[in-house]
Amino acid sequence: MPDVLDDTTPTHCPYCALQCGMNLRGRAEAVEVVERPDFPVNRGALCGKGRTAPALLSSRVRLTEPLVRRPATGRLEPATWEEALRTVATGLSRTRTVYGPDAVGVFGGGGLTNEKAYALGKFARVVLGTSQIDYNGRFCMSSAAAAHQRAFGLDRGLPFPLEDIPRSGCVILVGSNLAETMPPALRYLTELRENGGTLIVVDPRRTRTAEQADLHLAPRPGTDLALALGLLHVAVAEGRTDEEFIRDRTSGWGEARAAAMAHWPELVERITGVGVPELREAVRMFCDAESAMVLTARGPEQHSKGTDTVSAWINLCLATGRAGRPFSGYGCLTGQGNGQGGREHGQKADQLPGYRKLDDPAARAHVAGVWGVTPESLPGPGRSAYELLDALGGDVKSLLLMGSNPVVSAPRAAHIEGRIRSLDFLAVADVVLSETAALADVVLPVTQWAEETGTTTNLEGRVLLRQKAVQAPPGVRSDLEVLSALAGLLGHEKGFPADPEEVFEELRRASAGGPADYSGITYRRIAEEDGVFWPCPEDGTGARTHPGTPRLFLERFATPDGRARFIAVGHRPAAEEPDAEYPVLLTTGRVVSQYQSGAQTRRVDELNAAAPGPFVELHPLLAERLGAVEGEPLAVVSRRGRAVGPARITTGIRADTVFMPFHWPGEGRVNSVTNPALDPTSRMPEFKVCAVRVGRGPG
Ligand SMILES: Nc1nc2c(c(=O)[nH]1)N[C@H]1C(S)=C(S)[C@@H](COP(=O)(O)OP(=O)(O)OC[C@H]3O[C@@H](n4cnc5c(=O)[nH]c(N)nc54)[C@H](O)[C@@H]3O)O[C@H]1N2
Ligand SMILES: Nc1nc2c(c(=O)[nH]1)N[C@H]1C(S)=C(S)[C@@H](COP(=O)(O)OP(=O)(O)OC[C@H]3O[C@@H](n4cnc5c(=O)[nH]c(N)nc54)[C@H](O)[C@@H]3O)O[C@H]1N2
Ligand code: SF4
Ligand SMILES: [Mo]
Repeated sequence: MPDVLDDTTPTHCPYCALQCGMNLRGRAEAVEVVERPDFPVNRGALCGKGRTAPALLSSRVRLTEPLVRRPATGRLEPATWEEALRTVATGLSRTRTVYGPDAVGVFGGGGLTNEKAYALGKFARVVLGTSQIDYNGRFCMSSAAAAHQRAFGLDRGLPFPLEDIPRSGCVILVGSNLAETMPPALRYLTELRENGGTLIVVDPRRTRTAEQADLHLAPRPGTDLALALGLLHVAVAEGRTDEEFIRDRTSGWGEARAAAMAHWPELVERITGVGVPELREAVRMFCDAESAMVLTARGPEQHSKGTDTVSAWINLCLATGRAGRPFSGYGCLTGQGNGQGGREHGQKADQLPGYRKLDDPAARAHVAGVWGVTPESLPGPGRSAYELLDALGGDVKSLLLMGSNPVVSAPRAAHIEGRIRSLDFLAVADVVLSETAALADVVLPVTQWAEETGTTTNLEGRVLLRQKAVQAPPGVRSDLEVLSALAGLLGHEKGFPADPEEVFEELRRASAGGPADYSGITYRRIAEEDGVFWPCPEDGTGARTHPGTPRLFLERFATPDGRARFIAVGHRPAAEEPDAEYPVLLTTGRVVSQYQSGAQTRRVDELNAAAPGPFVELHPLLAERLGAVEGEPLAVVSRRGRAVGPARITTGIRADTVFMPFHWPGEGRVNSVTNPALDPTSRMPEFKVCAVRVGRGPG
């Protein structure tokens, strides 16, 4: 039974990367969310998910005791913590003994706090000694992260705070449905327009966000790369480039320019379906403004060419001098609650804390020193998320999963579900019995956001403190307690504290001197300062006086020579293009009232009532061709599988494309259909485009 510790506790929402501030008040089963108007990011506003988040704290469907699968019945049945933890330790160590450390996999999540992500990465490398760790953030921002790295030498979602958006002259928002995915942030776009700035939205659908735009470009899914190159072509042809900026602050323009000049507007119109006059209008709006931004989200990023696509949008910013200057620049809107911090502290296959690289000898030596191990004992980089899931039951025999529900959210999900079922041993820590937890040998019930303290890093790079506000039910433990106990059972009594602040203090030291330097940040500072932006190094004397860095790159970029790098990229088609058998394009995404795999939000009555199930959005012209009727079932079928949902007919989508949200399991699971083709650099799957045929009825 949750029991409030204090009258009102300031904390943050458990869901998306906006990390809205809120106050929690009340006691027992009546924990109530109260506005926190003084917190700058959302200024008191919340979406329905944040407002109803306490419902899951006292819900009957949350897990309150460990479950162990009994050989006699084959069923998950209640067990003591002692038995459950012992079973996990035995399961993982047996695999390690028989097959070696790399046969044990670990899968994390971008919703985990910095402390959990850090402890999970350390647990994998130090206790299990495995290289086989990755996380769901690979499915989220990895393409933008890779493009950030290669252009700017640093990856932080937004290089400026959200409050800079209304002060810009023009924003191009590419494949973000902010009005549904971060509703309180829509206000920044409204203010931009009230201040005389212009908004361009690029989305194959006329979303609630696109409805706010001065100009809506609706490209064919999978063609943003050509679109961005076409805009750059027009900017060059019309003399809108900033030669001084290119000369003083960038490198590589010659090759990037040549690549863009191969994408003349008429060709781009043919590829994208966006007309030449609209291309010219977009360039005019972007270049006439004194300052301008490009912000991308999953629409252009979740493709087998997501990294190159983001690079093309960055090239447009650099060529027109719209980067490294006030109220200008490229930014990526990250996704999960700790989508940013979750990729900085070591749960990614190739990473060590502080956004260090696992294959960098100096980074290995530094982190090994903090961990009290030898650099040689640290494993090398492992596989990316999809490749790791695809290897389950192959050379990876056991898996520890924390903070993801891949049975619903992974591409080609029926295949991945089969891989998970073929594991020798699966342990899942979760707050509810997700579709993936239901397949586990052991399920560990963990505390929720309001029952534990920890830090998250929001889409602006602002490190925030989520404070414990209520007591957890007696049968649950925190993820940190779980990792601490498992480490102890596996022979590491020291080095895995369960206290979050203790973990954070170690994380600070591990991150010191790295790209994402948190060493000057303390829990106290965060609470007093509405969050602290990294990098925030400790100064030479060990003092914590560095103000943090809300705005990056104003003087120099984070590359060795301080210059931003153009990357020469050319358009290429999607991994799967429509043909006679699969003539329609499928794209996927979100609705406002459900979150991700729906494991949490499908268990909140109010949200479920608002968004009870999947649907197939399609244009009246396509509906007529198929004989589809509003509300009647349509089957969407690809080479990988099928998903069924009622037709939702709207003129707000291209006639060659259907859209399905991905929040549901079972026959409405759109990930049964999606294509796991991976981006060669980021290893991002192609969630946002594949070829399908659409038919009436469930068959
Ligand atoms: N309600 C809600 N909010 C969320 C989440 C949630 O599950 N539910 N999840 C959070 C997370 S983890 C994330 S990553 C963010 C995601 O936030 P968004 O990126 O805003 O969400 P999506 O709906 O996946 O995709 C955005 C838009 O991309 C468009 N799109 C599809 N294909 C293409 C294409 O080829 N090109 C372009 N330009 N656009 C395309 C879709 O039509 C859609 O409107 O949301 C966060 N917030
Ligand atoms: N078709 C399609 N598929 C997609 C996408 C898309 O746009 N289209 N988007 C992709 C993206 S961007 C993302 S981010 C992924 C997300 O997909 P998932 O990785 O499945 O994300 P969630 O549904 O948030 O799963 C989190 C799980 O962890 C549990 N959980 C929450 N907090 C904690 C915690 O603190 N500790 C522990 N141990 N468990 C916790 C939740 O109950 C839930 O079961 O989906 C990807 N899949
Ligand atoms: S916008 Fe995101 S952080 Fe804010 S209340 Fe909604 S889900 Fe929570
Ligand atoms: Mo995401």
